[in-house]
Amino acid sequence: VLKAAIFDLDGVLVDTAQYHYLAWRRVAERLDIPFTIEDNERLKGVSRAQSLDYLLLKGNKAMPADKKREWASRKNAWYLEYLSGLNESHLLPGARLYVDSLKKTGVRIGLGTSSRNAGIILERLGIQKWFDAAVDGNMVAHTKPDPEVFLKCAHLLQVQPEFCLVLEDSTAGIQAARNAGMPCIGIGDKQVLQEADLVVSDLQELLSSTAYKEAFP
Ligand code: G16
Ligand code: MG
Repeated sequence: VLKAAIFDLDGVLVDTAQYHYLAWRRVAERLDIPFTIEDNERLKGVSRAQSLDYLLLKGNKAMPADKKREWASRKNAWYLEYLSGLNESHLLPGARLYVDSLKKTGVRIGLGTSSRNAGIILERLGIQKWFDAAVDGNMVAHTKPDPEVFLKCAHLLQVQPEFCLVLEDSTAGIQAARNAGMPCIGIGDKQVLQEADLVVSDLQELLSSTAYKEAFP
């Protein structure tokens, strides 16, 4: 039985993954590093610092720590620019309805995101009150695929990992759920998110999925 659902933020509840993508693409362009959609998939769910490390490795560029901090904060400034127009219309299809339906059946709601900007996003959308527990990138030492963010959330929710369902749009996040011993639903492309127990294109589709109802009655 399902006792808790732990949601990733960017790309699952809120349409912000596109803004991360645009900001990283700008970084890659300025650093003259080729940046593909596959590269972008590798950055999803991964911390800002590690994402930059990935890009630099791909571009075969060495960079001292202070320069790295500069580029990471430049990326974040661009990201925050994109976020400035964020409002309720950026909630992804089915997000509110699915969370409401879980709450009605007594399932506890958690947030497990790598983002250090989660506070701003939740506030902007007025959805802080959705969560019984929230863990973000400011509260963990290890980024996804490390299970820390999900295990910490489960601990706060006081629910055993095997009774927590994770909802994720990234490969790193699905691996993190696996590493935490939690079942996981992928939100996005079936080809990309193969390691999930079930993949749907969004939470709207999940609400009417018979496979979901059978797996998590
Ligand atoms: C998100 C995004 C990642 C981003 C990371 C850190 O994770 O998917 O692309 O690099 O957070 O975000 P920030 O730079 O805002 O701290 P999640 O776990 O919410 O998908
Ligand atoms: Mg995500």
